Amino acid sequence: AAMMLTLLAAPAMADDMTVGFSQIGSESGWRAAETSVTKQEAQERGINLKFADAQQKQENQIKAVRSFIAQGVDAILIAPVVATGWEQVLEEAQDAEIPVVLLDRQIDASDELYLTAVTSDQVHEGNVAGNWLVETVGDEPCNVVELQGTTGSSPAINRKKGFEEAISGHDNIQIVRSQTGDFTRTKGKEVMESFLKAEDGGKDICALYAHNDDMAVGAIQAIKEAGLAPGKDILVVSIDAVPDIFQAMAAGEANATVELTPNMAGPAFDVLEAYLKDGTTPPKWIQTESKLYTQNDDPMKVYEEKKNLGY
Ligand code: GYE
Repeated sequence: AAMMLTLLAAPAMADDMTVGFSQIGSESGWRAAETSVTKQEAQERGINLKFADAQQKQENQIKAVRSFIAQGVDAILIAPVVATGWEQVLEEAQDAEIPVVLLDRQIDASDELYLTAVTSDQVHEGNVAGNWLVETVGDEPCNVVELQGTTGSSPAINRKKGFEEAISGHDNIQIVRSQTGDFTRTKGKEVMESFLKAEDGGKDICALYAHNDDMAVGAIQAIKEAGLAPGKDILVVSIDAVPDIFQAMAAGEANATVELTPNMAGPAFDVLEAYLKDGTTPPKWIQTESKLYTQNDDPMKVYEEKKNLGY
């Protein structure tokens, strides 16, 4: 009887927690992995996840958040496509007493408007990428072309800032072209084609810095079609550490990437469960790691390990 009573008295598990997730879209392999990992983490924890894909449009994200508020969810996850324009809808969530957690990107608003943000240090990611190039080229002149992420997004702003910090003081390294490729392979290829045309076929381009691997993979295709050897004629450094960049590295077509974990939801669910169960307030920022990988790190082995992680 005692055993039976204990079972009956078991505390309500997370299975009664309903969380709305406003996801940006699936613009990159990394983003698709974040989505699959988030769904897996929710399932393992018995969390009821309501998923909304915004096709990279902020107005769709705002609509989704309003819908989650109307449904009375217990919490809301937002990967904010751009850094501005969030105050109004976050105030509505606050008025409804629904905690909000930001995933993988920050916003330009008071941190009173969200419970916490689970992100990497994107300025540091840019530092790591820039420092790798500085150490690789030494005093040799190096004209760099830059593929920026989505205009107005915190990673695009911060990764540019961090890279420029790292190369400042090394006048031999200059960014000669910089344009957004919107974090996608297609745009990355298109913009790299325009850089090559504008730079006399690319013979004077020493390196590409791409704010994510997907744009780098698109650009690698453009460099090859222009008759140049990516990874050799034009060094390639980017961010995310998705499986395909390790295939490119193994082929000698890419040189370095800075890892970004797709599992932002695990830490987010941990702090939400603690907050909703016993009011534990988390820090306003939960930082994920950034690790440099190069061709010296057995890229095919890393590829094999990563391709089973939800990519
Ligand atoms: O690097 C890119 C995705 O927000 C940091 O968004 C994230 C970035 C990531 O499109 O692949």
